Amino acid sequence: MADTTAQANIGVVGLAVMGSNLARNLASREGNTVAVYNRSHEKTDALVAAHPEAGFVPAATVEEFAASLSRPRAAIIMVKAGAPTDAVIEQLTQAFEPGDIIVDGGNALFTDTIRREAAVRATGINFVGAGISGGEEGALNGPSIMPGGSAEAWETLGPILTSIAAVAEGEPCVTHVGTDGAGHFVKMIHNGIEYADMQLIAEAYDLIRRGTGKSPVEIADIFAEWNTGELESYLIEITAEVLRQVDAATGQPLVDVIVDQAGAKGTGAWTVQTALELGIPVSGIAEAVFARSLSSKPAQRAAAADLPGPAEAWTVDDPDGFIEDVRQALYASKIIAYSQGFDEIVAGAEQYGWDIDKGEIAKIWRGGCIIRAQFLNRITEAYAEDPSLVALLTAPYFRDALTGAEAAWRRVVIAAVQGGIPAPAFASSLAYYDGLRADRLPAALIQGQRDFFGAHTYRRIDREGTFHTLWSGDRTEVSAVDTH
Ligand code: NBP
Repeated sequence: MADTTAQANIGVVGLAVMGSNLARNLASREGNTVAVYNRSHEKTDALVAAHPEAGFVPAATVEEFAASLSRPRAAIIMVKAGAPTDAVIEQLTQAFEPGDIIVDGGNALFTDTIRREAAVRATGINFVGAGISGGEEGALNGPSIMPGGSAEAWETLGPILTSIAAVAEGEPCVTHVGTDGAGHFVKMIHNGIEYADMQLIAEAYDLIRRGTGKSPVEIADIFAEWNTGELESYLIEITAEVLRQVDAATGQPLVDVIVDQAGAKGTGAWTVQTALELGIPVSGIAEAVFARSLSSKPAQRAAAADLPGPAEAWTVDDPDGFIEDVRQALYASKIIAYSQGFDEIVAGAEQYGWDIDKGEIAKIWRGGCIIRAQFLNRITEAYAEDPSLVALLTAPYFRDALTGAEAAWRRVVIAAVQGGIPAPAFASSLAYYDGLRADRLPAALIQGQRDFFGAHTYRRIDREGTFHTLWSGDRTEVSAVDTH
């Protein structure tokens, strides 16, 4: 029987990969004593036995777990998202008291977090949905943490989460994002941007490989070189590592023996679904999600494999020039993906009443998480200069970067189309850029069509009011103000 006197200042429920590593991280920080509990007790025993140095306080039941925590109790749930999370919240709510804090550190959908927060708050207990990024390694050594929830909960939790978060340029990668579901919302956007970033890198690799005939190892060198400049990031760094890897069994580049069907756990799709509801065009992220879906349709791909492409095999005339063009296109498209992601944060904050500091979000993504990149400092600076920046891509630094990359970006998209190489994220990012900067859009025609078939009305450029044209009659324009 474990000693259940209240001796731990923080607890972890769910001791699979993420929970056990997070518990070890917590235990390794000065001042923390960590209570641990898992539904199947063997996992708790195994963790405690494997890490005596952690000084864990194990619990066999939820009641024992609650008794082992000092007040206000604080526990981080790291179980499978969905029904298991609801089940654990229910158990903890029974065992905890008003003022205590339940943290869901799993990958919950932010609307579930909003629902759960309201239900738990009604009992007087604080509920915090915290996005935790960085996978197993981040959980152990320092993740980027995006907590939502109340200011009261943040008072207790803040120092604990700060103690385990990654540190970037001397600053901890954690901030109180906003109330209820704000943390999980921002974590969702992080993952959506991650999808876009990965797809753009994959397109860059594909274009270089098919356009120049370079081998994966040679392309690894190109990515390693890129990682010393403005593209410096974790994803560029690991791309070089992946491309350099040789398969031990066949001697082939590993990338050539991996089945080319990309998986997904759903957070990218959530980002796009939410963006559709908010009316925010996150086209780069959406293309990235769809590209994974397309890759994972082997029957359709096999059936379409003999459809015609360009008649002649495609190669570029100036490989070095093309590679530099691709680098610039990648940077420009990446700016678009982040700009779109931050647009969704702004729209979500407005819709759900969160006061989200965009510059702080960029800061806490600089370490611990998958999209960590040097480039995030530029985003923080952009929002520091102009907190009400209407679109990230219009900030002076990004405007200059896009101006510098624009011609190369177009050349790359043209080359992709001519070569029959799919580059949906590059192409859609450029289309988004051209759409935003257009003087006139054909949306005017769409408004005309809508008014024609549905009397949906339109506004005019030269007069106030709402108008409807009698399309099938004498084609006289009638003011809807008069007709309704
Ligand atoms: P899993 O997502 O694989 O979940 C396994 C844990 O959930 C085990 O501790 C299991 O207990 C517990 N559990 C289940 Br399943 N049903 C339960 C129930 N009804 N009641 C109580 N416990 C239950 O673990 P993970 O991969 O460590 O991820 C934990 C969370 O962190 C997830 O929400 C995940 O999305 C998120 N996350 C994961 C990563 C990553 O890289 N893996 C990264 C970021 C976030 P048992 O041992 O008794 O079966």
